Amino acid sequence: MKKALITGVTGQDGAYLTELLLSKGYEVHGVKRRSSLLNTNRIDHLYQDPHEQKVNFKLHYGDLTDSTNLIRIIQDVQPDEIYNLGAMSHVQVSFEAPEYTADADGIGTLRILEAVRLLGLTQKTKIYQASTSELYGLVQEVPQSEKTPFYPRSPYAVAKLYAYWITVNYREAYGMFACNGILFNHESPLRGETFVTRKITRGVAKIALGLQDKLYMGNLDARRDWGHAKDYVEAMWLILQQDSPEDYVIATGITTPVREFIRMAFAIVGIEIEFSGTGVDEKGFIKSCSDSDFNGKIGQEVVGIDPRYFRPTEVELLIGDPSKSKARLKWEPKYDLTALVKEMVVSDVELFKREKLLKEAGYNVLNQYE
Ligand code: NDP
Ligand code: GDR
Repeated sequence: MKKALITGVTGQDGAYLTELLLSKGYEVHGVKRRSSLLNTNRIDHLYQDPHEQKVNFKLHYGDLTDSTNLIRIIQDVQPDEIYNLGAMSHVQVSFEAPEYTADADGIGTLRILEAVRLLGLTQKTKIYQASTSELYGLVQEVPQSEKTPFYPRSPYAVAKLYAYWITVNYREAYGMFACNGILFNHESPLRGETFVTRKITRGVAKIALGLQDKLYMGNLDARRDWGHAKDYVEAMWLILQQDSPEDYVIATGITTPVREFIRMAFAIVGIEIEFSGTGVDEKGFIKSCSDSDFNGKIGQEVVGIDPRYFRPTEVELLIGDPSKSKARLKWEPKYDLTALVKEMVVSDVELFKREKLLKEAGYNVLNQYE
């Protein structure tokens, strides 16, 4: 039975990857941070009582900013594969916490690599590093491939640039099986609430249920190559099953503006949106609606712009070239954007229907922070 260690196990990708590896018969170990509130919502359905006889999913307290616990966990687990998914992963927040981001996302990766080296596991343990399309930053060429030069545009991307190169360096210096997956944006109903797709699908669900009037957004012109996290964790696993360690772009090859994602999400709940204005003046209005409850709301402004959500330096256009991963990994995404948007909106509508019921019963559980 292979053993995998996942940092960032409580995050979106950690949850889907754990499911995938358990289904393949792995013993999975996850690193979770200590927090004052439980932070295991995304993996609670996979929980196994440690008192049972055969437990193949185990959690360890740890943090990427603490070498001592990383060394101890890696020594205890002796993993065949490490997936380093842990990170302060929010681009805008990285402008507010740049030093911590560098420590967790940049030096954290070094700590993992060095722990494997110090423990004499260089020939046993394969390492997957969660690299990102944010490395491309300011557009140099499109579509972006493994050969496209990097130009990071945020403290997050700069930290991930260090992580990318230290992974390459340990591979070349010590012959380690260490690989970068350069993943373009991938989303799901488990996506963090403040990333743009989930913020939109939550907002649309609340507006459709009459729990909120308006959604405030940042740059609607940004374009992203969005895929489904379920497809992307499969690529992570495939990268570590190859004969030689290499870096791969994982993307759909299709790019879509934020504005269009908003339009698609409203369409799922039967609301047609019309945009007018440009930049910070832009607004989205209800143009038509298939739901009789909304008939009085034609013309209502449901999308506004809040300059707070603009970034000091923006990544305007991402579109990946997945030719290498398709040819070598035989990787093919199963979801398209329409299916992804639908799954996310439907899931959030269900979530907020439950919260609406609780609210009507006198419990105020709606979280207003976006
Ligand atoms: P999430 O933000 O959903 O999850 C991040 C995970 O990292 C969480 O489990 C979080 O713990 C954990 N974490 C944060 N800081 C630390 C730390 N100091 N020590 C240990 N763990 C920590 O991210 P995703 O699942 O979306 O992404 C996974 C990885 O892939 C990240 O590295 C991200 O940067 C990268 N990536 C993501 C892409 C995407 O589109 N989703 C695209 C390309 C790369 P907690 O739950 O306690 O907060
Ligand atoms: P990104 O994702 O920065 O690409 O990083 P995010 O969803 O935060 O932003 C995508 C684009 O949407 C624009 N935008 C807004 N973004 C947010 N969060 N909130 C808004 O209100 C809003 N309005 C417009 C942004 O400016 C941006 O252009 C994600 C993370 O998962 C990273 O960890 C990962 O490395 C990359 O994807 C690939």
